[in-house]
Amino acid sequence: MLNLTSVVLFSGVGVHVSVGVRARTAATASPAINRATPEGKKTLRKGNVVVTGASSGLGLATAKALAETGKWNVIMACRDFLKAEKAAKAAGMPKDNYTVMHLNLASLESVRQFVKTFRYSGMPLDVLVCNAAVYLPTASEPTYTAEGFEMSVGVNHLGHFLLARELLEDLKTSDYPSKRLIIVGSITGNTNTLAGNVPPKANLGDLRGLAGGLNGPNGSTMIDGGRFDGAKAYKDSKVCNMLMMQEFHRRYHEDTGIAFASLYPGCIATTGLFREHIPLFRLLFPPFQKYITKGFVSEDEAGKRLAQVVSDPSLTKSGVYWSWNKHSASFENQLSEEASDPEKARRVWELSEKLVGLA
Ligand code: LMG
Ligand code: NDP
Ligand code: PMR
Repeated sequence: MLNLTSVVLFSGVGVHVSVGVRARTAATASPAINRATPEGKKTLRKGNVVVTGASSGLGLATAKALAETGKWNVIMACRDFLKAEKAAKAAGMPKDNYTVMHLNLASLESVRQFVKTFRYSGMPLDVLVCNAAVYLPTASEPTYTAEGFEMSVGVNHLGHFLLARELLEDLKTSDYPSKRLIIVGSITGNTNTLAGNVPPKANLGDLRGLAGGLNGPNGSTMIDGGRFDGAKAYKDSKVCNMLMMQEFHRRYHEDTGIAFASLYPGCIATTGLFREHIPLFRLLFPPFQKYITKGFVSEDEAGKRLAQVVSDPSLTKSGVYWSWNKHSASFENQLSEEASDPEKARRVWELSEKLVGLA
């Protein structure tokens, strides 16, 4: 392993962090499948997987599960560089198997900078996991990303949309045999489930708020043009995530062979996602999910599930929303009517392209 390059990363909020990005000669110089062993056996080089929001919760557990196999170099794309580095160490991740890079999804400039930094490292990209998210259920007023989009949809959907569109080019050029682009979804955005019927329900309406840029006093901050509601904005953002996975599939799967997938990993009731919720909720939510809905999964188990979607040879089907049954076996789940509407997917794609400067 060589320390070839040292680059300066610029954070979206103006903090400058200097880090060494370890360029992996093995990853850049050799083909994905190598036939050069003495026995003439085929060997596969280490895969490079970018995981956004890998500094806690599901992202960290997934990064750990992948790093521990020794088959992956996990690029932990995080807004808080030091937190990610500490979390990786505390989780005992082998340090040759991960690289931390700065990414703040609340700034499109930071997304573009991340793409540049990643390319500069010389690593091929084999799998992208769009995992990071914010959930702001108690906010009475909206907050905004650097470009002025309501925060939940801005980070969870628009930031990831630009990232995925840019990195699709890198995925295309990788020679890895099983390339994947995964966008984490959720049950709560799917109104064909009980959990998806707990108010406020996801609903993108006619997309008039998205068309208006989700920004503020005269326009609406909500995709459907309604009044700001943090819990609804999160669920709407998850619908966008699931719609975009399918739209990627329709537009690019056949030509590129990349597998596009989404998933509901189970209710990981202990993660940082609920940090903004009231203390009583944070106290009661885990036992409620464990003993009443029985939908609870540990961070470890959820991380193994997402790691399967990244690397399991049996989960290569594209356009699928994966879920797991009570025996922890994966299955192709059904999305709600709205979350599987191809016309809505196309319109969300086109409006989002305009907002992130791709069209
Ligand atoms: C909102 O409140 C918050 O206002 C918002 O800020 C945000 O947090 C949002 O979704 C997130 O939630 C939702 C609130 C109102 O729900 C509650 O949290 C109230 C809890 C009351 C407890 C009820 C009794 C449960 C007993 C458990 C006791 C243990 C305590 C655990 C508490 C932890 C809390 C999680 O929601 C309501 O209005 C209440 C009614 C919700 C019922 C929804 C179910 C409707 C089902 C409709 C059927 C649809 C059929 C679909 C088909 C499905 C097929 C499978
Ligand atoms: P966590 O809050 O633990 O993790 C979210 C991650 O996203 C953190 O690493 C956080 O960084 C990062 N993040 C937040 N904002 C930004 C930003 N602006 N730029 C870059 N990174 C950011 O929550 P979970 O692990 O629970 O959530 C992970 C995914 O799982 C989400 O997509 C969520 O929707 C999904 N999910 C979660 C479920 C659950 O029950 N918990 C159920 C279904 C789906 P930092 O550490 O700096 O805060
Ligand atoms: Mg929900 C029946 C099963 C079930 C499941 C699997 C979840 C998952 N929830 C279920 C049921 C219920 N929840 C019921 C019956 C209620 C009313 C008491 C309920 C309430 C509830 C609240 C208030 N649930 C919540 C909240 C949240 O704030 C969480 C949320 O909506 O975040 C957007 C949440 C969740 N429930 C889940 C899951 C997975 C979440 C959170 C994470 C997410 O969707 O990403």
